[in-house]
Amino acid sequence: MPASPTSSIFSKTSTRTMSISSSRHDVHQDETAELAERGYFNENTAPAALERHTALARAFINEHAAFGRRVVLVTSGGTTVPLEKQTVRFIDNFSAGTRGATSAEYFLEAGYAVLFLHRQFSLLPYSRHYSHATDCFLDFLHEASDGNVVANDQYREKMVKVLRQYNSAKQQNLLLTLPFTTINDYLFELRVIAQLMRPLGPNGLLYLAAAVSDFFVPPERMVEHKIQSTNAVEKQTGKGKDKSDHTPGQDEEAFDNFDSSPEVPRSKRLIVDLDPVPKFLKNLVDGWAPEGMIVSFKLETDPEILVHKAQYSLERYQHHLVIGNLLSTRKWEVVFVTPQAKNEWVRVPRHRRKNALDGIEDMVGIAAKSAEVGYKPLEMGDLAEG
Ligand code: PAZ
Repeated sequence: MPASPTSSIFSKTSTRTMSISSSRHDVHQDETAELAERGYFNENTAPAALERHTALARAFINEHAAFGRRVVLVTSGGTTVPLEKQTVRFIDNFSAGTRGATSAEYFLEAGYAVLFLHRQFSLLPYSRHYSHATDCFLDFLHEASDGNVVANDQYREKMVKVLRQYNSAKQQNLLLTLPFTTINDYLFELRVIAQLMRPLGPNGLLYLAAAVSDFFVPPERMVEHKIQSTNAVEKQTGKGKDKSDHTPGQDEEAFDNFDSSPEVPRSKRLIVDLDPVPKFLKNLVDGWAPEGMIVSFKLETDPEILVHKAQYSLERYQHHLVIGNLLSTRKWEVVFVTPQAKNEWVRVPRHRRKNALDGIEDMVGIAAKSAEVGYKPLEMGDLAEG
């Protein structure tokens, strides 16, 4: 049975002492967070899979809690922002789920049971080694003379290793994968799973690596059907025409999308009006899983603001660790921002950056191990580039 996580830098009390305050400002913030939560979860519809996923997550957590095993929730991949209720179009982001899937493997190796909340069809622990477009699994196999399919010699060792790890996790029921697609699915699932993890106390770790959209279309502004690029149907049938919205002269002619003029009239443009997604990290830290260990990620593209934003997030939400990364270098370097150590860069040495996957494995391994045993500057120093 794995040992309890050490408190070290992840000790809740050390961060909590800073947050215990009865100032009016804090009370106001708490009320605002509660209102935002109630508003969001009342006004938006729970995903169809939520009940089933809740039952699976509950059984998984209870099973491992009974053994005193640590459980980590790893969130992974991007969230979509649908533009229509019957969704044809949506906004997405870059995340393939590499960080999350890789981290999950390290957590399994470290003795955790892993609840893997991931964007549907993004990378999964273990299978990620063979499912990427540049690493098609068929390239690793050949047909032997007896008609059996076997692994090519040069890949066999690694394949056997990955296969054994995968089977071991499966046999011990250590990995539960739950998919989401939209930002709304993600928020509902995150809330329910975090709440289910609450009884685990510090044996529950939340490792929030998903790339979560900051903006969305609220339900009251989302159209039911596919957004049209011409008003031909509207002209013929009158369907979809909002009389109160009629501007004389504006839509008298059916338009098409082949407008050669760079000055496209407003009536022909698709103008997307997004609201900010409420920030629920405060609710998660204070209400959903107040005793859990919470690691969040911060992604930026501007190096000038990354550390500042990560520190701001840590101070504002009072959790245990923010791992900051830049889009362009996320596979090679991250910065750990903690209440105690402030910030510490972890880098994969340059000579090991040739292979992107190896690079990230090394680095995320350290991140995951740090989450397990506490922050170890020496170990990180070993990896840091000179
Ligand atoms: O999925 P991936 O490996 O391509 O990218 C990982 C990441 C950059 C999404 C992750 O490390 C991260 O920073 N997640 C949080 C992003 C954010 O919402 O700020």
